[in-house]
Amino acid sequence: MGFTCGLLGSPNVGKSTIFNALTSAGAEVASYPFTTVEPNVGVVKVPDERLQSLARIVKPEKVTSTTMKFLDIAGLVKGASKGEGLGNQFLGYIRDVDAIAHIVRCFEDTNVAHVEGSVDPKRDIELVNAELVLADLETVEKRITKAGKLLKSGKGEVAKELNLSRKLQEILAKGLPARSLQLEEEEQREFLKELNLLTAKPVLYVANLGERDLEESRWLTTVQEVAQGEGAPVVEIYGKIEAELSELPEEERKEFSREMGLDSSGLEKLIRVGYDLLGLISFYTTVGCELRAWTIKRGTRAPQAAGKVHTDMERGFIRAEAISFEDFIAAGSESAAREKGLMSSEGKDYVVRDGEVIQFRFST
Ligand SMILES: Nc1nc2c(ncn2[C@@H]2O[C@H](COP(=O)(O)OP(=O)(O)OP(=O)(O)O)[C@@H](O)[C@H]2O)c(=O)[nH]1
Ligand SMILES: [Mg+2]
Repeated sequence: MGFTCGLLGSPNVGKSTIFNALTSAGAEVASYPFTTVEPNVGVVKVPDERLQSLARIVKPEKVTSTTMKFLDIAGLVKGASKGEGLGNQFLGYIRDVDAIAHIVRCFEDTNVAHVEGSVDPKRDIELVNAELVLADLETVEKRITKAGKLLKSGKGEVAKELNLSRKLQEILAKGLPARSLQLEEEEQREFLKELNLLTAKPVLYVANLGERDLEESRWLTTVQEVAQGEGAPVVEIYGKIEAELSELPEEERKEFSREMGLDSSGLEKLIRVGYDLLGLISFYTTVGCELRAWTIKRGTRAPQAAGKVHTDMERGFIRAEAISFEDFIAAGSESAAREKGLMSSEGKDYVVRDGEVIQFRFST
């Protein structure tokens, strides 16, 4: 699995439209708010040009891409924490995602109602972020109450937990996201991870641009400015156009995209930015007749990368034989790369690099 990504935002901004563009899953889309009640879940293959290039050389029987999961949930309105709209309970569905894609409406269309009465990305972003902060505040306060009780009864080591929860409460009460708290100790980072706060998750903004914005969108600049202030990346997606294109056969889709000047799909852009945001890289294996792509965190050492493929490979790890993607392509085959001395034999401290083709040697 590459990563899991939760799509959220105000109602009727095009979350399900973008979900469909990304996954071709055919989720319900309508011009009124609160169309989505139950979440939509879709798993897609990560488009990977390097994997395709390797496949042309290796000619394996089977090519397996890495995948990623998208979750599309209900729209979040002002006052959701107090039960407005559909409330905020549904946010629980995206508690476990690796990253949040905050979808922002930039398209103008009088046929599509806006819950706040007008298109205004900055206001929408602030409203949604305020609700995320409130949902987190609820989580943290529950934790404080629970830890307080345990402390009184003398059960468990909760003093540290309580301390950090109070710090988080202070930050959230100021309207700031939990990710703005710098944590020095590993133990604290672990606790924060366990809390699964929404505002602690990495976020990227998706500007949902309209048909007319193919030339220029004044709202895109607004989204970029807000995102820049938070140090978050922005992905531009033409939601409706791409959702329509995703229903076409591949060749036609490519042709239309080219005609419209869309050089890469929303999925490709979102994955590229998401990998970057989460510090993810890919490596490749050829085992038997299968060529396969894997996703790991940048900085992962060879035994742990092997563990992704099979736990036995990590346990019995002996060495990794690695060829860079470029060398593999230039040599034309694994054996040619080996003969030219382009394969390096690496030990357990080796940090895997992006794009490498790796053979793991292990004992069982
Ligand atoms: N013109 C135009 N309309 C769009 C675009 N993206 C979405 N829409 C329309 O906006 C309406 C809402 O789209 P949805 O995808 O259902 O929005 P949502 O955010 O999932 O809405 P809820 O689930 O109700 O919160 C639909 O009528 C879409 O066709 C776009 O880029 N341009
Ligand atoms: Mg929807």
